[in-house]
Amino acid sequence: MVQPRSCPMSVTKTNILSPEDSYTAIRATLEETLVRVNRGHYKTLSGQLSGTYRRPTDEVTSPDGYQKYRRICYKAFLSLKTFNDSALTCQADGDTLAMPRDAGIDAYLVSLINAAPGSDLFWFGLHDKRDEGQWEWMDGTALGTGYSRWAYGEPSNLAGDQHCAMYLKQWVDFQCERKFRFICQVATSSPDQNV
Ligand SMILES: [Ca+2]
Repeated sequence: MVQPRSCPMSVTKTNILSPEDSYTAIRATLEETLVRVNRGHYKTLSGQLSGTYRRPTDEVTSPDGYQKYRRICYKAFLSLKTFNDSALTCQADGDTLAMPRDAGIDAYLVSLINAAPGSDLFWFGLHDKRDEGQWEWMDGTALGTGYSRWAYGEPSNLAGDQHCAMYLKQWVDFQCERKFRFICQVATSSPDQNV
């Protein structure tokens, strides 16, 4: 059985520790371990250590807002980026733009969009940049006759220049260079196991 992993954590700039603080953090961790190992001597040990270290004031890591649905973590980013830059941002977090391959994921992503204040226009990981009309997910698999939720008349490829998919209530194709919010995904393990 695959053990579920939690959603990704990130280190924020304000939490980067100086060498001195790193040393302090490592020492604190070691000391906590020692305390656990020496439970019988806890009071003595903590008394000995109490004057010798301080805990770092900042948390070293913090959840960066991904939420898990089935085996994949998703996050709605509120910054405005082109389709490509959105995908790069997702890549930096370890994966790619969200791929709503079925109604369950699609509804989950809509719930993330609805929970976000402001604009509900969000890129997701579907495009026909390589071959007009041949829509494919970010991993190269074809949309084909699989699940989709295009708005009426979409994809329209208006002016021959709409090759990236976004949420606008339903799905529409739009100019990839325009800047919108976007949704990333980070897979935690095989989506086919223990769903
Ligand atoms: Ca369109």
